[in-house]
Formats: sequence, structure tokens, C-alpha cells
Amino acid sequence: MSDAVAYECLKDDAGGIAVITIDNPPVNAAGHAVRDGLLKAAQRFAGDDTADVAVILGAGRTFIAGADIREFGKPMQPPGLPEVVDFIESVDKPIICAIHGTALGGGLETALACHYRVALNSARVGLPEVHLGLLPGAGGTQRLPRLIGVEAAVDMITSGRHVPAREALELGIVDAVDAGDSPREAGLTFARDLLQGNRHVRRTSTLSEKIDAVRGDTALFEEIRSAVKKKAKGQLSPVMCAEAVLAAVDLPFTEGVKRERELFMELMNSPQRDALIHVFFADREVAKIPELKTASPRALNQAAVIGGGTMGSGITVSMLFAGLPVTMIERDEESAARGRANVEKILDEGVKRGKFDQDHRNRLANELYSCSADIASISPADLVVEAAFEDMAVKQDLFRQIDQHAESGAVLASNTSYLNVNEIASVTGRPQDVLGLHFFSPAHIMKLLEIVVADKTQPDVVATGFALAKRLKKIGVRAGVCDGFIGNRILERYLTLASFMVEDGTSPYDIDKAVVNFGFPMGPNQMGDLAGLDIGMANRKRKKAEGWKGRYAADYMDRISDLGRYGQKTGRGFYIYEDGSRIGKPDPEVLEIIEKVRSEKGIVPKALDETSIMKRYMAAMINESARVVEEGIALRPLDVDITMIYGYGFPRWRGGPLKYADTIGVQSILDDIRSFESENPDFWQPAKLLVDLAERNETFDSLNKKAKS
Ligand code: 3H9
Repeated sequence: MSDAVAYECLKDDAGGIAVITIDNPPVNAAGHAVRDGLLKAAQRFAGDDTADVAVILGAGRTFIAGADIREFGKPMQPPGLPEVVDFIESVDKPIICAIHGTALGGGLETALACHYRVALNSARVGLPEVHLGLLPGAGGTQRLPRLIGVEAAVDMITSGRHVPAREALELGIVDAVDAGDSPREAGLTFARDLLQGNRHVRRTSTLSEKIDAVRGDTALFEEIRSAVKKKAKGQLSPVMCAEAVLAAVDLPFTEGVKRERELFMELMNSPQRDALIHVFFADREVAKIPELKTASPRALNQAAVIGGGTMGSGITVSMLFAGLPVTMIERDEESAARGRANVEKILDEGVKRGKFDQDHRNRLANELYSCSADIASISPADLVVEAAFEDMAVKQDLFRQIDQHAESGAVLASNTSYLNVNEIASVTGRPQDVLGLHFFSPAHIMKLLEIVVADKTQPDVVATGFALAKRLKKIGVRAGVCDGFIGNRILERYLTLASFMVEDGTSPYDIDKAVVNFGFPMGPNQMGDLAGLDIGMANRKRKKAEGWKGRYAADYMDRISDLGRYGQKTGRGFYIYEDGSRIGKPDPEVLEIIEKVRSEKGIVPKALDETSIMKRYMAAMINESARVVEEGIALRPLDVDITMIYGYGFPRWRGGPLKYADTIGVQSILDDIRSFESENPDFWQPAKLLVDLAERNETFDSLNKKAKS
């Protein structure tokens, strides 16, 4: 036996019960020691004459959370999980799985190979391999449809969702739900019942009723295939997951398992798997910041949000969702009433969509939320978030007032998306308490929160920012001060590039198409229409006033905005939005405006094809990402990847811009940049970090690893 798996045999009046306990903290991942221990324990049970039934359970906070992801990409040490679960199922005496916490991936596959399953009421089960660019590779795609049917299995496996115990019972994944809090007691109770009964062994692999029901239904298969492909948007794993489940219908179990294995290995060797596992670990690494080594967060019991516009109300609602009481401050009673209406509109939407009921909505709106036109009302708050107009003078004026009224020790945050947080902090008598909290719109939905650390921000204030992110169920990314921090700074760069490409001859619609085909939810011009073209224009005006550097290619955008065409909100921008539709149609008038600007500037248009567009788009994004890391604005390359995935729609399955650069090759990106230099020498200067990495033949990920060690 291994240290990770313990075996004991209990004597009961009705017979012997073997208890097999997996103990591999923190999440009982099925690494080599667990697989080896589990196989040996099952073999021991099979040959143990004193044991009539076995219970497999996990120690600590959860049942098995899946295969050990850290072993992927390395040579696999036998026994493999498929071998272990097949042996468990083959045993001639009943084996029960008692699930608590989460049974995920290889964990649920182990449970499916057991003859019976009991779950605690609080448990959840799922096959989330799809999110790692994989499919369940230990029989899950073959056993699950035999238990719950093909359509339900495709839904679970292609979505990777965690199914609560009650639903798992209704679907037929588990046989019983236990109201207690001990998996051991739940397993033993189930075992004793079995010992009193017929002690029948029920093997999932032999069940056929649910899959016979759809055999030969080619129309259903095609419907499933096309629906999954459409939703996958370029990601391979959902498509292959569906293929593997359908193989369970077409092939006998042993053949189906072979097919599952082939597809699993194909995915295991794909760059998408590598990228998605990078994101899995980056999701967790990003919260590991130097400040947390020395400081703890301050108390967070009451918040104040200044501003009740789109951002302020979104931020307020995200706090209300997390149970944090919020006082919203507006400049006068009328604006305060508008702020309340904005908050209530979002809450009503939540009720309409079935996210919560009317009672809950009323509790949030009436008990946790209040609004006031008096800034002195911020005084009880231990966190004040300013979400006013993006203008330094406005923000500084507000911070002077905040400084007068906020309690000593309160954390003071600005939701600025570009401005210098040092300058904002400097007008207060307590710059050590000030930081940037850059929420993304709509703030009650978007997961990203840039936590901007200014020169004097204290470590415990930074720690409070991260604690807030966690409480709001957001991903906090540490950023340094610069124009636009991590995300908007990089965005600004590739938007500028997009404007060069348009002015030089490429249609904005072709750019959007190329970017969407790459895997982004929308292209830069569609994004401009969604955000409002007036916002970009205001930003350009600010930059012009500060002294615009380099080529200015946004004249056509200024002309579009000058016509009052601000995008979706005015029904026209780059696209035309008819009858309130959010899907825009290309507009010949826009192309005429662009053509006119080109001819005025004497530009001979040269259109780029899709590959050429994306090479430039990605090179611009990666180059600026490298600068952001080089300057220490982002702690590590992974912080950039997470920012761009959660804030800007970068396709997760490509791992973020810097993981993508590693996949393509740092040298190859550098070669691209150098080859574009003649087109616009000012713009296409390679970042020093990119050059250094290429010279040393290193990857961006090597910097992530160095930061960890
Ligand atoms: C699979 O099963 C393939 C099979 O089909 C085929 C086999 C042939 N491995 O998330 P947390 C680490 S694929 C290694 O912060 P929580 C995690 O990195 C697998 N490590 O806790 C973190 O480390 P650190 C399918 C893992 O309570 C620590 O554990 N399964 C694994 O918020 C705590 O994690 C999945 O995809 C792992 N499998 O959430 C499930 N899982 O402290 C993946 C976690 O150093 N896991 N770690 O940063 C999860 O979804 C969540 O971790 C879970 C707990 C919900 C379990």
C-alpha cells in the first residue's frame, strides 16, 4: 500500500466492510501514489476473505478532484487511471464510493467504476477535463452515458459543469444522497444496507438501456455535433468530448474505451491542452503576490461607492452580491435617485434571469444598499471606491473630500482605467491607503479586477484589494502605475495598430472577421461600437492635449464620431444596428469616409489578408505585453495572460498573448516585428525583453517559473 491510500477492515454483524481512504492533500489528486495505492487496495479487497463489501472515500476536504494535472506532459508512471478503474469495476464483491467535496474528472471516473455511489448533500460531481483541453480519459465518456443517457452526458462533459448532489441523484449518477457531513458514515450506512440485502455487483460498463435508446439516431448525432462545434468557437476539446460520448453508442464498451484513449492522447499532445493547463495554474498563481507574504488584509465590513453611473452601479451590485453593505454617493438628490434606479435595474434583471428571487432582490436593494447625496456618509466605510468621470481634476477634487470624511485606516480606491494613481493619492494626507481598483464593465459580471499599486500603497492595502477580489469572486491582478495599467495599455497599442491597418487599406470589417476567427468574441471595431466610440475619442483628445507621439491614424474614427455615430447606443458606428439589434451590418458610408481620408492623405490602399492582419495584431499585442513585464507593471507574464483573457476576451484556449508567443516561438514573433519595421519604424520597435528572450532561447513561461521558485 502507499502512504496516500489506507486500507482497514471493519467487522459488522452482517459482514466485513473494507474502508479504503485516499489521503493526498490538498485535493486528493490521483497522482502516481494514489493510483498505485488504490489499485493495491482494490486487489487486497478482492482477495480479503474477511471483507464482503468495500467503501472508497477521500480524507480531508474532498473526494478525488481529478488526475494530478502537474503530471501531464511528463512520462506517465504506471498504473494508469484507466487500469485502476477497470480493476475496481471487475471486482466480484460490491464496491461503494462515498463522495464529499468534489468528485471531478478522474475522481468521478473512479466513482463511476464503483458499483454504487453515495454523495453527501453538499457534494458536487463533474467531468471538467474540457476546460483543460482534454476529455475524460479513464472511461468517463463511456460510463456516464450508460448511466444518464447521451444528451445529458454530452451536456455535462462538454460544459464541464459541476453538478450538485441532488441533481446527480435525479440524473442517475449517484444512487443516494446522505444528509450528514461524514463520507465515512455515509459509506458505512450504505454498505450495511447492502450487506442486509442481495450484495449484487452492478457494473456501469454493462448497462445499455440508455444508449440503446438513441442507437441509429443519426439526426440526433448530427444535431449534437453541430451544436457543440458552434459553441466551441475553435476550441478542440468540446468537439472531441462529444465524439467520444457518441462512440459509446456506436461501439461496444471495450472498443469505446480504446476510441476514448485515442482522442484523449490526441488532445494531450495538442498546444490547446498546454495553453489551457497554463491558464489553470495561472488562475491560481496570479493571486500569489509579494505583499501577501508580509501583510494581512484590513477588515472589510462596509463599503462606499462614489458615483452611480454605469461603473458605480455595477461595482455596487457586485459588492451587494457578495453580501457587502454599500452606501452609494452621488452629487445631488436627483443623481442619487438615478444611481438607485441603475442599481435596481441590474437587480431586476437578475430576478428576470432567475439568478435570485424577488425577496433576495429586495433584501439587497433595501437592507444592504443605501444612497446619499452627502459625501460625509462615507464615514462608516472601511473601503471607499471612487467611480466618477475619468478626469484627473474631478478625481483629485473627490479624493480631497474623501480624505476629509473617510475613517482613519479606510482603504481609498479609484476605479480609474488609465489615470496616474500616484497623482490621485498625492492630494490626500494618506497616500499609503490609496490604490487603484480597475473594474471592467459591466462590473457585476466581468471577472477581472486590476489592483493598481501606487508608489506609497501599503502592503496591507494591496492585500485588502486581493481579499476584495476574492470576496467578489473576481480574479485580482496586481498592476503597477502607467497609462492604462496592464490591460488598457496593451489594448491601446493594438487598437492603434488596427487604425494603421485600416488607414493603409484594410477594411475594418475584415479586421473584425480575422480577430473573431482567431477566437476573440469580437473585433476591435465591434468592441468600439459596444463601448461607445465617444469614449475612444475622449481618450484621443486627452492624449493629443498631452502631446500625441508618432503617427495619428484615427482621423477616420474622429469623423465617424463627429457624425454622432457612437456605436450601438446610437444605432450606428462602424456598423449599422437595425431595430435594436446588437449584431451590426457593415456600412458602405463608413467605407466611404475611410476612403476619403486615405485619398486626402495620399495613401495608396493596400489590403492585408487574414493571416497578415493577425500576425500584426498579435505582434503588437505581444510586444506591448513584453514591455509591461519588462517595466514591472505586471509581475510576471502570466499576469498579462490572465488580464487579457478575463478582461479583453483573449481566447482562453490559446493561453493569453505571452503563452501564445511561446507557442509560436519568441524568435518568430521577433522576426515578424522586424519584418514590419519598414511599414512604420516608430511603431515596430521590439521590446527589449523579447529580444533578450530570443537571444537566450528562452520562453516567457521560463519567467513565470523563475518567479515561482
Ligand atoms: C483528469 O482528471 C483527467 C482524467 O480524465 C484522465 C486521466 C487518465 N491536480 O483550486 P484550489 C491544486 S484532469 C494537481 O485553489 P479550491 C491547485 O493548483 C483533472 N493539482 O482549491 C492548488 O495548488 P496551490 C480534472 C491540483 O478549493 C491546490 O490544489 N479535474 C488539482 O478553490 C488547491 O486548489 C479538474 O480539472 C489537480 N487535479 O478548489 C479539477 N486540482 O495551492 C481541478 C487542484 O499550489 N481542480 N490542484 O495553488 C479544481 O477545480 C479545484 O482545485 C477544486 C478545489 C474545485 C477541486
